[in-house]
Formats: sequence, structure tokens, C-alpha cells
Amino acid sequence: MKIEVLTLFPEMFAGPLDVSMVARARKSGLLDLQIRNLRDWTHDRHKTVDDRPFGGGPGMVLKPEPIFEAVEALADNQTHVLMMSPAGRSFTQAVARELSTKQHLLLLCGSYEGFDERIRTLVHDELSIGDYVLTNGGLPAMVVIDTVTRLIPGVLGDDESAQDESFSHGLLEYPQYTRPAEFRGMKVPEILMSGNHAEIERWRREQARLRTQERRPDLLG
Ligand code: 4FV
Repeated sequence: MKIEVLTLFPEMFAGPLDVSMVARARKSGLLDLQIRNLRDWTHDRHKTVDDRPFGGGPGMVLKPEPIFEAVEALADNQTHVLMMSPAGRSFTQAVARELSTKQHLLLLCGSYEGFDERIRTLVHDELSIGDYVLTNGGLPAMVVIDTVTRLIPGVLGDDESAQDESFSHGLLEYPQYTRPAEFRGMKVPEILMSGNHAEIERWRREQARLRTQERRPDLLG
């Protein structure tokens, strides 16, 4: 999969995407991640990418020209153009699974007060990572890249599975334990040391359902 990011702050992507699984996916070639600086598609001395809003009001708005030029230079008919914005549909594990089947993602990161409305004619999808306002779209783009990369076939080793984790069956994850079997008087549930895998599976499903009922009944529909 190829993921390209269009941002005013390419430097903020150094670090989070250079470690662990994402770094492994990039090294193995399963993920081709390219961070693009929007200012590379400006032609004036000040590399202008924003301007004051028509109709007045606070802040600045991202101009259409640099973004149109960048998208027309980077995208082809295989490209899924995504705008990161608080006005987008909620980014979820299900959306991540959908995106992990694409060949080429182009993520548009917002800045200032947001995008000129005409830029929305370029995008296939608009995603929000949550109902709060960030300083720019860089962190949302990193969240999408990290979540989707895990789901690229071959990225998760066979000892790691995306099958029975949170949201995989629309449920929150069941309680997990590792050694020691007793820690400060807190014991690991006997069932998990019984070796009875059918019973363990039943207990885990029940625990996941109980936790989801308690914390996220909305997920149970
Ligand atoms: C955001 C979000 C978000 C809005 C103004 C960037 C900021 C600035 N993006 N999910 N929540 N974006 O807050 O995706 O342009």
C-alpha cells in the first residue's frame, strides 16, 4: 500500500512513524509512506497557502490552488483522497479495515480555520478522529496511518492477530493476564489456567460482552 500525506508540517511526522510496526512495514515494503510539503505546490516568494476568509471572521483559510495542484500531481484513478477534518465521518476500526484494502491513500491535513470549501470537490472521503479541534490535521493523519498499517496483510506477524481484538467483533477486548499468576494478592482467574480452551473462549466472549455492555452499550446496537 502507498500512503501519501499532504501537510504544512512534514517535520511533525518524523518519529511516530519511524518506530515499531509502521517502521517494519516501511522497511519490508508493505507500506510506502511519503510525506509531502504543501508549500512545494506554491509559486510565489512567500509560498502562500492561506488567505483571509471571504465574509470576514477570525483566522485564515487554506487556499484551493496549491491543494488542487498537489492532488492533481500526486493522485491517479487508484487514489483514495481523504480529508482529515472535525466535520468528517467518525474514523473507526471498520473504516480502517475499509481503507486497508485501498492501493493508494492521499491524506489532506488541515491547518488554520480549515479548507476552502471547493477543495471538498477533490476528496472521496472526509474523516474525523474525534469531536475536538486540533491545531492541524497531522495527528489525525498519523492516527489513520498507524491504524490502517496494522491491517495491511503481512504487517501483523502470525502471533499477532487483528481477529480477536477490540472492535473486531464490535466488542471491547476481554481482560488479559500474564505471569505472575498472583500479584499483590490479585490472582489470575482460574479458568485461564484450566487448559480448557472451549471454556476459556466462552469466558472471554462473556467478559467482552459484559465490559461492552458496561462501558459502550452503544456498540451493542
Ligand atoms: C480534526 C479532527 C481536527 C481543525 C482545524 C485542523 C483541525 C485545523 N481533523 N479530526 N478532530 N482538525 O481537529 O480530524 O485545520
